[in-house]
Amino acid sequence: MNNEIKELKYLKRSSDPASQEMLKLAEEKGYETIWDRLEKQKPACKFGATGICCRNCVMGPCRISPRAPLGICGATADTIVARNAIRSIAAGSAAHSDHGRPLAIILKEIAEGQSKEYFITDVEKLKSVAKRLGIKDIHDINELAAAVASIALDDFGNQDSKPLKFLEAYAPKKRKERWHRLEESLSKKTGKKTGIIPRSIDREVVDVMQRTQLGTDHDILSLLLQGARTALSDGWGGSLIATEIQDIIFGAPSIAEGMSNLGVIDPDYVNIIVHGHEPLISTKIVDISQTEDMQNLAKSVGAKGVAVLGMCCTGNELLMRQGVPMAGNVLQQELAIITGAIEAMVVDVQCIYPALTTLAECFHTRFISTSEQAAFPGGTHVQFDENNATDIATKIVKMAIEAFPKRNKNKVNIPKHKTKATVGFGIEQIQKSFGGTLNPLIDALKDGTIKGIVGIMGCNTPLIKHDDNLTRLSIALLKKGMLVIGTGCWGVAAAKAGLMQEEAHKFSSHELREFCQKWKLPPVLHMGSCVDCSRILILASLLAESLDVDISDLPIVGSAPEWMSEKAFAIGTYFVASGINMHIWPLPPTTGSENVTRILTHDIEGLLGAKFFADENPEISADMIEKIILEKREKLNLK
Ligand code: SF4
Ligand code: MSK
Repeated sequence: MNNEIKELKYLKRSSDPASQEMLKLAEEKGYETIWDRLEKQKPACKFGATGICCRNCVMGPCRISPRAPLGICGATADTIVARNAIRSIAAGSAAHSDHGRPLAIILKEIAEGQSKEYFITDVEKLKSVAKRLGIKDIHDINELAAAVASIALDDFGNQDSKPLKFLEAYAPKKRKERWHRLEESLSKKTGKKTGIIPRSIDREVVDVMQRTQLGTDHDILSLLLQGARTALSDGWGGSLIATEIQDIIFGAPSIAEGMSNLGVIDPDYVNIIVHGHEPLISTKIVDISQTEDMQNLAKSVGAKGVAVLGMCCTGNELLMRQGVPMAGNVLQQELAIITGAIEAMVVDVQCIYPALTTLAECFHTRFISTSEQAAFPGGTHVQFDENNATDIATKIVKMAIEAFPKRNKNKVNIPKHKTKATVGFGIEQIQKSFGGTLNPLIDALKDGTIKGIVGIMGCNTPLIKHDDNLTRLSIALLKKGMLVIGTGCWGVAAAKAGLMQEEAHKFSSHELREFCQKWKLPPVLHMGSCVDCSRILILASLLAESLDVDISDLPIVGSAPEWMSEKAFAIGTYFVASGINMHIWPLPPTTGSENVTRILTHDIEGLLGAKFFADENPEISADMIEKIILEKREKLNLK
């Protein structure tokens, strides 16, 4: 392959210059990346891509085709597609929610004085969560924490069939009324009891697994509504619990200046990347790495010190709360190792490529897993224990320091690119930025200064040019005067592209620019990691309550323009089920059923007030989003 064609290949794979540089190096040195493995997987199986392959029993697998329109048991393409879809949603919901569960347990332990490692750092947040949950007449902080933890834990396993308490406390009145009306009307119409309001988080996931095994639920609306109910148990339950309790334990995010992209890696330091999703171990690693002992130990092996850098959503958690530099988003995890300057890649759960262990063997990098739920053959496991977190974090930092002398200086190649970003926009910070209230935002929405709000969530996929849709869509929306907020790998993409800096106001409409500058907001607002999409729900809820409308009346749209994870499918579904129209690309594996596609992109709007829509091109997607927002504005009689 001549050099020009090679060059083109890197440019096509990523829009991020640091990643392009590392991809070129990977090619030259023969390091395999996710993009190479994608090529080897082509062409994609059309049965899998469209959702018409079933493996739910061992009479199969069954693949639907004109010659064989039914599975061996008689299941139709509709049933198979719907079952596969809601199993994905259940898996995504389970992942987010199981992030929330240990936090609720730790909050309980803190309240009972059993935790020596974690504390309540944000008492105001604890009080506000307790107030929302209707907890009254408790003044002792530990008792208050115990009461919040008890409600959270109850929401995971409650068997009384009553609505989730967190959902009851956080969802707006008119949305809850709509859900109740839907349950009543569908149950009356079909004669079959039908639910949309989640009962308990674990129960909804189990319900999906039960009804999708061979021979149970075969009605696609019934299946899809259970998928929506499970996603709601994530958005207003598991994810929201994770977000709120993390804020209580680690502090609600506030404005911070951070740096992002691979250029944050400093070759003079012992570099530890923390990757995955949970802040429990990574926060400890940050704390321990900064101690004099560890810094001196690093100096004793010839480094200037120890640096901890973030990756993916663990990185977002640390960036938002502690300003820890962010090395990159999900598609950059291999590229970070290829810099040759990473002593340890420390992971917890979710979005961690198993290929990392083999790649790490090409370097001196220690790959260290920490979660009892995540084992990586070829890596080293250091079991995290929340009651012994300091010792474990110390052990991990020492392992990284020990690896530093083994670094091969000839293999070190770090791109220069790094970008400043203003981050930290949880709900509390957004309110604080507006002087303690959301009224300026509401007024701006009313008078058209801001046309609408678009929540963009992350993920990258090698199926789409890295970061391209995320950044182009953000810019197209800024031009249209939309307030762009978001989470996850979008946050990293936007930070790297400079969209969280003053200069990026140049992309915004005149009115939006003036508004953001008046309130000292960056052009786009980073709201956290992927579980923090719950913050977008909370914002929507507060706006709906203030305007006395349903969420589906608001000029708010969601988008996942480079999604890949089952968690993103769950997020998109809880947005739609909460009344927020949802743009997605790539298409989910549901196109093998016209009926399922029709429900998701059309009929569901009549039931829940929102639907999915899809387009690959970010500028066309921005036009589609604008159209929806303008229709909402018109219905609300806004300018
Ligand atoms: Fe085939 Fe039915 Fe078994 Fe699925 S559940 S694999 S469609 S026989
Ligand atoms: S890390 S779920 S790729 S946002 Fe949360 Fe990024 Fe998506 Fe993973």
